[in-house]
Amino acid sequence: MKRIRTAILGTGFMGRVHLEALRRVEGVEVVAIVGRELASAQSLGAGFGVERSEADYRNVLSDASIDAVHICTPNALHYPMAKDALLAGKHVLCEKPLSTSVETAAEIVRLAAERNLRNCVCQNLRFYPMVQQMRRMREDGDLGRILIVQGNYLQDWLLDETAWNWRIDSKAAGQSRTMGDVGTHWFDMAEHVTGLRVSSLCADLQIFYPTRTRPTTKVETFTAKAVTASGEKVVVDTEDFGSVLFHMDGGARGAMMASQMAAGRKNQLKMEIYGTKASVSWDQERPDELWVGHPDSANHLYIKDPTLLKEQAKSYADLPCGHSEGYDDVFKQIFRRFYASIRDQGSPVEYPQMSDGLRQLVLMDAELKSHRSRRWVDVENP
Ligand code: SOE
Repeated sequence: MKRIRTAILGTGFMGRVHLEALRRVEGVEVVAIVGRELASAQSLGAGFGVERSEADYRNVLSDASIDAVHICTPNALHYPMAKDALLAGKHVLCEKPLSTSVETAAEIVRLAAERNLRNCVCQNLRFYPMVQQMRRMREDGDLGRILIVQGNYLQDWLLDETAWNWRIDSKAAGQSRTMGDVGTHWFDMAEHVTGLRVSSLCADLQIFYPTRTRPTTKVETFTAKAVTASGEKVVVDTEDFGSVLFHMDGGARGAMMASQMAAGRKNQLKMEIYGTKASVSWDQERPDELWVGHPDSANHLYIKDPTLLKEQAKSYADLPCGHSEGYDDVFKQIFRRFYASIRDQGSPVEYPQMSDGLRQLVLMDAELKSHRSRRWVDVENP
């Protein structure tokens, strides 16, 4: 099998997660790591035998022997890096959100299509086995007509007033933080699993701490709690909380909320879908479990067991029952499909593409517009 050569741009939380997951994908070799500080790229690469480190990503893009790149940098860098990578003929896998505006996201979608390059936005949470089970149950009609979609995405790593992360800074993250960072995961999953589109929404966003302290030292994602109070006090212009009422195609109704200041919730994406025949409930903090509700018979709690999964959901579980598959595994699943589509240009695309990332920017834009105008906003559907 010819090994596909790839590079990782970014050495933070996601850079490491991508690197570790790529080592579990057949026929792919990480040949370079790019970090704003060369030392961080060197230290990350050294531990994994990646010899080449660069401080300038363009050095990687000019290397014709590199087939693809992963963009794992702060959101504001996604667009320029993805555009340059596509122009250099690289297949691109970009972390979510795809960009910080609908316009720039639409431009890279167009560019990828014009150049017929494989392109993926890392809405990886779709790839938990039990999420795919929910999707396949809906596709088989097991839930009936979808009536209600509800849930949340709650974390608490930014609860402390001294907590800091680049996501708080709109110049690095874009105008929306919580909805852009985890709300995108939730709505991507809601539309992916239900097969329905959000047609209109009413959003309410809130900033709980109007100022925070930007530390003088670099802070990694999820290590915010350890930050001391020393540093520069800055005005916060990205939301700590978002709640959204929404309509979906076919008359379905929904509600969700997201926050990174929900004490005790560590990474809880909760998705509940209620249909005319049955309902399902899934919690990212208990990923191997799927609750199935029945109106006229006993409810069930399934524990991930490939022998009990729908045929089309089986390929998302690599391990037998009793062997849990979690956060790291979903990166392996999405990367496996991305690289299979590079290896075989005729193979089907079974992962979220940049057009799905653009969709999330459209929803985020509508949330900001609704919040600012305090009214319902229609969502244009492609
Ligand atoms: C922080 O909220 C974060 O790392 C997100 O950026 C990821 O996309 C999510 O998977 C886990 O939490």
